[in-house]
Amino acid sequence: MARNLFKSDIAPSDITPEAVYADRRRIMQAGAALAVGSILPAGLALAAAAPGPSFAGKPSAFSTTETRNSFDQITHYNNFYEFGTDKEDPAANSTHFQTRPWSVRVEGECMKPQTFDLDALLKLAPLEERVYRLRCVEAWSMVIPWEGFPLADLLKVVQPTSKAKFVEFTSLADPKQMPGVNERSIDWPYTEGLRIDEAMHPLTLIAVGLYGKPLPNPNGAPIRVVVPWKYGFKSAKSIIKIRLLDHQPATAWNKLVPSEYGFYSNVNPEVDHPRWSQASERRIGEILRRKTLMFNGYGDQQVAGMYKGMDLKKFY
Ligand SMILES: Nc1nc2c(c(=O)[nH]1)N[C@H]1C(S)=C(S)[C@@H](COP(=O)(O)O)O[C@H]1N2
Ligand SMILES: [Mo]
Repeated sequence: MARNLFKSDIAPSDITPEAVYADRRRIMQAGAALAVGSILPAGLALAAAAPGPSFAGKPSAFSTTETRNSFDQITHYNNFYEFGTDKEDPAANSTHFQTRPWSVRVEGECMKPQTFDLDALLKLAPLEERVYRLRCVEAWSMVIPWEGFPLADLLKVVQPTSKAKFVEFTSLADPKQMPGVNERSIDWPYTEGLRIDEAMHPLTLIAVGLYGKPLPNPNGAPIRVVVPWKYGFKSAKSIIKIRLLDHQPATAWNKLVPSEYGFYSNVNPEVDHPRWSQASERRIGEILRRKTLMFNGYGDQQVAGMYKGMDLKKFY
């Protein structure tokens, strides 16, 4: 039963068409901008309206200009098996999830292992807004405006040693708060990993928010990883530990079904999943399928070069 948890996306859209949301949002934003702009400089008006830490990061050159999925879509169509295996389960079951206090332990092959509390992490680097495509291994995708900073900025603080060749991420697994952890779907806790060059790559993000707000619970509050050229399952949610290692770590999906989920899991339209094609995908909110892009379209941003000479059919 556990072996067939991931399914390909075949059903046509069951979700409100994005166009409706997008248009409504655009009109509302235009209205708000006009109203504010006529009285105060935008910065002043925003500061007055939003006390506490701001999660609206600086726009990034790494962002796609494609139409964003709506906040509603991004927070109600999720894979977060700790809260259940249906797409609506994370939103329904995570409303009381406690994400404060929270800390992340960073240890292993580094000179300065330490535990960061959330506030320290939020001050570590200026937030950027990165609008990334997210391609799930189930052959659907979304466009999500993350707020975060490069994982490299965090790793540099602990000073990896020359023995640090891989990084392992561990998600929280709290059976009291996370009903899915009481089911034997995955060998909890959820763990994932990257090679050190992938982890240090400027596209690899620590996300702490989206759409200018703190990270919603269904998306991995309060802190998760985002690796945009890999299938979504590489991007571990609600992380509590990061370990620098001299060896390749075991990963949750690879342990469960090694023939279907490898360590690398780069988005690759030429390497099919054993049970379905990866050549195309359905953007949530759209009817027609899109062609899937090699490395999810991030290949020329110094991503393809990391795999030069590697057989990507073997290292899937
Ligand atoms: N801890 C944990 N992280 C996880 C998952 C999970 O079940 N548990 N699901 C993964 C999968 S399969 C995908 S596609 C993305 C989905 O992220 P999103 O819900 O924010 O779009 O999260 C990934 N990270
Ligand atoms: Mo996924």
